[in-house]
Amino acid sequence: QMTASAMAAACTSSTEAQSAPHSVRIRSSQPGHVVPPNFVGLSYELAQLSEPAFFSPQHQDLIAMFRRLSPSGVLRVGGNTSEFCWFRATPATPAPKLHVPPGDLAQNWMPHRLFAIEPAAIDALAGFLQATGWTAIYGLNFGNSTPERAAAEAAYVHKRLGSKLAFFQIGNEPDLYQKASNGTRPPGWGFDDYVREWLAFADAVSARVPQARFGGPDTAAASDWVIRFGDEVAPKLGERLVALSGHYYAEGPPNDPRVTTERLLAGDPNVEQSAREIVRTADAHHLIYRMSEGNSCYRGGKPGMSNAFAASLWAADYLLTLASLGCAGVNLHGGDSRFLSAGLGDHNPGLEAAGNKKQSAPNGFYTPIATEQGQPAEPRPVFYGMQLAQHFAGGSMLAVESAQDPMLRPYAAEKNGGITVALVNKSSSADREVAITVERPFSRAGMMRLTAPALDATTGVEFKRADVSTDGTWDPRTEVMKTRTNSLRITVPAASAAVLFLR
Ligand code: BDP
Repeated sequence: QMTASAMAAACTSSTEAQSAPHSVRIRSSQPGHVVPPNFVGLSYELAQLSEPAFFSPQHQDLIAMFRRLSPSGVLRVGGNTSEFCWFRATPATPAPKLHVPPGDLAQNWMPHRLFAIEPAAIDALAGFLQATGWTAIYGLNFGNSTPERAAAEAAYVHKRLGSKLAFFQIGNEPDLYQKASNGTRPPGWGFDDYVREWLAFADAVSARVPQARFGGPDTAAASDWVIRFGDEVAPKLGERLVALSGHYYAEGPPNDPRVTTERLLAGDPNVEQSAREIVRTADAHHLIYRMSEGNSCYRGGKPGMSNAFAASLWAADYLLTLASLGCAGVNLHGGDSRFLSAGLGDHNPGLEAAGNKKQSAPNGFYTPIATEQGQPAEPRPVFYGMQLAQHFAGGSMLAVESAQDPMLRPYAAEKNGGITVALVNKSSSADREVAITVERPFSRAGMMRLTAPALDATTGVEFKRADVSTDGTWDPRTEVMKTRTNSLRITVPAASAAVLFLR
């Protein structure tokens, strides 16, 4: 076994061989955006509620996973299946008319079957939210529904969820209604039609539930729809509108050869640009902006990437980027594979007969929490990246100055009187030595590291404490060296991340 000093010597010689350390200066006197305590969230298909036992106070292992991620997160239920769910208020309530698009259903990723949601599922959801400490965003059907149906469902949801209901959404990804042809709107239908119909739904809900709050437009990709929605709908709704929302999938579809881990980790400049624009609009109308659904790759994710350690690093970096830009929260999508678009073939005899089984099990590669039938809920790699970002919830992001390096991503926040720093090294091969300087002295540091055997590892991901100092003595085995009263050096190995807690 190596002694501490031998190990320190080994570390020193390996870092000495490198060029000058990457400098990160934390402007602790320049607090930026506040990261709300409920920043971290999850998104699930609304069809998950067709099985009332899923989000229920009895689902103890799932409750434990939610609590492990955040004591106060946001669960959003919606997605493609929300356009196919209907509220069966009583056994006599008739099903809505299901629009089936013309043409080849095999080219179409919508479920094309209805899912009934019983009142018992809403009752169970209320208990689940009580048990987790989370709130919910509830997505109402806008595709195969009517304002009257939406109002009846909203009234029951509001009555049962009470203060656990953050807000309603109406419809999923309306900007794709034409392109993904869910078959519910005529050709040529566009943004103006959308706003008119959306307002009719919102007004019908408000007539039944005057306290109802709304977010939207929950678009797939079009940030211009988000901005137009804010500008046009906020003045009409007044305080009834509380959030702008939109989705983000970094890549897709999974069978496109351009969808790679390298491209995922290289980052996407559009994220920053569109978040800035949306936050500006949200601020102008006193709304929050929430990225209400997304993940590494649409259509259920790509195996070897979405279910691997690469997705942990992507999630940590992506969530902290949005936090630093003033986004109020992020809901990464997942859930039981049978309800995700990749798995719906298994659930849909019509599509199966048409030879469109889409992807065989196991599906839902991007899910943060695995809940396959009969198995206990367990964290998947993306979960650990979200856990890292959760350490910034409740803090205020700080300005960070560092050399331009797209693969080494530094973040800092003022939190609980200390400074939390995250360094995400997305490089697959280059270790980084980082010199961190803060504008004020610190004497203690705690540290956590996010590691795994390899970028494509689907098991062995760890996010755990690797403490630096408890009493001002610095342990060289952690590869952290205090260099001055207000600075330290840390090695962040290739494909890993570290969080430091300085005080
Ligand atoms: C989004 C949908 C969601 C799907 C997801 C996917 O809103 O329902 O599960 O794509 O394709 O566009 O993975």
